[in-house]
Amino acid sequence: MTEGPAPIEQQRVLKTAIPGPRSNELHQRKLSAVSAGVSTGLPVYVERAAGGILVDVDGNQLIDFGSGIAVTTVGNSAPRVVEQVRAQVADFTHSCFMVTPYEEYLAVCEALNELTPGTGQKRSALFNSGAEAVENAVKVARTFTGRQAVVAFDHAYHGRTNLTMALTAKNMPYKHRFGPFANEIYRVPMAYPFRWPTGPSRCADEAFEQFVSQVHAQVGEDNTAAVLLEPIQGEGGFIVPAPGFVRRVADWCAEHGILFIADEIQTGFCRTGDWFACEFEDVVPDLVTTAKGIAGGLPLSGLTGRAEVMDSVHGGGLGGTYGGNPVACAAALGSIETMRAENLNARAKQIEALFVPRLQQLAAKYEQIGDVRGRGAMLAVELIAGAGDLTPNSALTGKVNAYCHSQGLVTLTAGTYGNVLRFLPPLAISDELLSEGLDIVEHAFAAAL
Ligand code: PLZ
Repeated sequence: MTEGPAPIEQQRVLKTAIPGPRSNELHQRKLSAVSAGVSTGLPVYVERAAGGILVDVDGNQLIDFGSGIAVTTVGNSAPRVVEQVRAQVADFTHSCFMVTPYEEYLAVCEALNELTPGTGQKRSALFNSGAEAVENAVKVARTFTGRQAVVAFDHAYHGRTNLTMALTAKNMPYKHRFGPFANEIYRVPMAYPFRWPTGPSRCADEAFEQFVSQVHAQVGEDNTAAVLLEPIQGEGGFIVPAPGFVRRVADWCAEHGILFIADEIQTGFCRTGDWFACEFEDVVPDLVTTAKGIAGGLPLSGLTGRAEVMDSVHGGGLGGTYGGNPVACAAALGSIETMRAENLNARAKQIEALFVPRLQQLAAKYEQIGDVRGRGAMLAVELIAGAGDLTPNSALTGKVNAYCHSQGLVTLTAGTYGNVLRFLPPLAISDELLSEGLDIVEHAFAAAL
């Protein structure tokens, strides 16, 4: 094997202001070369990364609480991913699975069929991005049911392509001026405990009643191909549905011949402490979309479902030039092997156990932290105006986020109202970096309030 670069010390190092001069220089180039439509949350240009550390072009070492939006679950350039990708890239880079297939694609589909919830016969298909997996889930659901309508939820995020923009709830920045959108998409309320008008204890029942009555009255069960749900909503603000809600929706779908599609693109692959977040409620979806964590940073997505559903599509109906690219498949095999060998589900639960008490202490101190929520290594705080006033506090969220960045901690925000600070550390991060990162978050609140 060729010798790699020196290992990255797992510690935060600040050599310059964040961003530093070299990053600023590159950012000037970005402004003149890259469309203004593509923005960056923290214009620190990355040179290398491993474990829980990103090294920038100025030699700063930042703690990573974002994993490139829940992608590098196994850590950046994780050893097994690097090894598999190196070997594959030297063997062949592309043949197109639709033309002359290869074994790596099969191995990833077999792993998906095995790991996703449900014990029956399953089939999978591979694509490039999360949005593409969601689009294909809708195609399959429409073919199988012979129906057209798709029901999605408030606060949902499913992508930026035309069909997935229609499925995504939030206008800015995802949909603004990009219409018209695909039709036959219907939106229903989400069981969002923190903001449920009659309080969290009534949330599951009332949200379920509203879901049923709206689908019945406004769409019609017999017209509905699928209900699409993120088992924990990601971009929408790490909203954990009220307990029992997901299960009841899935059961109701089954009673009416409607397919239940779980979008596990952000929640899947050990992120929440299970292979898939649906497992928490013992829900077996008809179709599951996966991406992000599946391939340790290479672009790959999957659609998995019951064999009779997935096989209902005519030959040639699903595909794409690059879908299931062999190098991306090799990366996925390396990632999945890492997740198994290092028991990353257990690690996600440890991270939750380390994080949640710290976040709760912080919430006890600051009335602007209205809610602490999430599961595994998918955790967040929702910021509000103050005790009893749930007005979203996006200004404070922005301040805290910016402070964290200035101290070399990569944090992300989320939420329909931009008032959620979310934490998505790689599962390969050390406890020391986690607690140092949390110290910075604490200082950020102290500085902002
Ligand atoms: N479904 C649940 O979280 C991607 C998007 C960030 P793609 N989320 C991050 C942004 O601003 O573009 C996502 C997701 C869920 C689908 C997607 C879409 O996945 O790989 O970005 O297409």
